Amino acid sequence: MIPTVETMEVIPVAGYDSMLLNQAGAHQPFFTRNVVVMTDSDGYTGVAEVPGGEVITRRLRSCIPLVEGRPISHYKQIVQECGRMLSNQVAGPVVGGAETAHALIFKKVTNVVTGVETPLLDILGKHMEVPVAALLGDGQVRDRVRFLGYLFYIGDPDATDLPYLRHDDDSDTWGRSRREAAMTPEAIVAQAEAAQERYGFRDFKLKGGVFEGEREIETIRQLKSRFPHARITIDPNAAWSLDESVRLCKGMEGTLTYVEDPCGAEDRFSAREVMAEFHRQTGLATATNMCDTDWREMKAAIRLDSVTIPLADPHFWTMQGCVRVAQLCNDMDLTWGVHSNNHFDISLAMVAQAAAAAPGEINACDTHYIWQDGQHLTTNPPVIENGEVEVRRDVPGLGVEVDRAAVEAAHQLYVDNDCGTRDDAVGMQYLIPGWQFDPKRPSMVR
Ligand code: GKR
Ligand code: MG
Repeated sequence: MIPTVETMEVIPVAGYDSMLLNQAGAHQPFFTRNVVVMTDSDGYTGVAEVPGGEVITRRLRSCIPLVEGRPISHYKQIVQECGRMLSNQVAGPVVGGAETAHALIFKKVTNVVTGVETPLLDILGKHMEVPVAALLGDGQVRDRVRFLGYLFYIGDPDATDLPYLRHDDDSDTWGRSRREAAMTPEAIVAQAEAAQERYGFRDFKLKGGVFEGEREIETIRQLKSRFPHARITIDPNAAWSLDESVRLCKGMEGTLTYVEDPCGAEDRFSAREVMAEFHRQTGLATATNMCDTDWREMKAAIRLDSVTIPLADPHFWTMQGCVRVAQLCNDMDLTWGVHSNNHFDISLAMVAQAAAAAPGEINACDTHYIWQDGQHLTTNPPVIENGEVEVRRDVPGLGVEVDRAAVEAAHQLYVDNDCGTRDDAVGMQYLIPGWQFDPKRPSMVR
């Protein structure tokens, strides 16, 4: 008798964050996610963690009637039906008609599909006694997945009256320093040292788009001189113009291993055309989570030779979809990587499983987990050691067990703080009164 899915719960949760700076402003004290928990008639549980926000919560809940009561063997059919139902939900004219609004709406559909797909894969893996990686693509191809140390400039939480977390983990330099201001190249190097000491990273990424490009490139130079063997990248989220990107990065091979979204759409040219020009003029490898984010954009990016490292986050491409991207990269001389946003340990497990099924040479995966480490939603969170997470072949499913009490507490945090959708402008306005987002300027340059 094939087990059926008995329940699908959708639980919006929140966790604490530091005042991390980026091109869109400053992270607020809380970040949000949606957790999905399914149980089946044999007593197995499957979980997923996807981006937060009420739209995604609502859309996930609209999938429940298509999931509950169905045999787990129908998993592909269930995922297909949810995808179709969601696409119909969002079909029709978008208010304002902007292309980006359309793209966002469809991306939120993929987030939801991932939230249905992953717990089903988790449950199937448990029944078949194989890790989720064994069910993706051509199956598991690696036992250890490399992650990078994601470094951020940090605003001074004392400059605000917001409830940023302090002293939640004073056990080492990383635990202490991740909650304090870091605004100089020296402070970023110290941050990298602390992260490396705790997690053993061999790769670093600096979130740029905060200060003038020269100051950020100086930070990169200092990082490289402190960690000469590290692979290092910078991601200003397209805050620089093409000319500025080329001026800042040309000649940086050997220091910058690749550059993530240095520039975006400009004048008459699309982001993919501008990135192609950057790649051609500098010879540097290019990564993106901004202009090659679905199959249609992928086709254009490949034709133009804009992107050598598509960052295919499973939360945005689905678990199966991001492995399809990895397979394509392996066949087409591209190298696969993963984008991230703030997340808990369930997402870390999801990324590790997807990357364990990604064939060929891949880049260290992005993760924000080091900023959240200690706030767990599972009883056995994955551990980053020597810059890697192990994906054991003898541990079935996602390899994590949901901690119901922790999920309930994170949900309470969400409710108590009235957490809605992320808005990085709010925190930023404490640093620069009246601050407004400008996609073409670093956030501290006003
Ligand atoms: O957490 O501030 C952040 C990042 O800027 C995030 O929002 C991006 O989506 O990490 C992401 C990126 O690589 O662009
Ligand atoms: Mg990025």
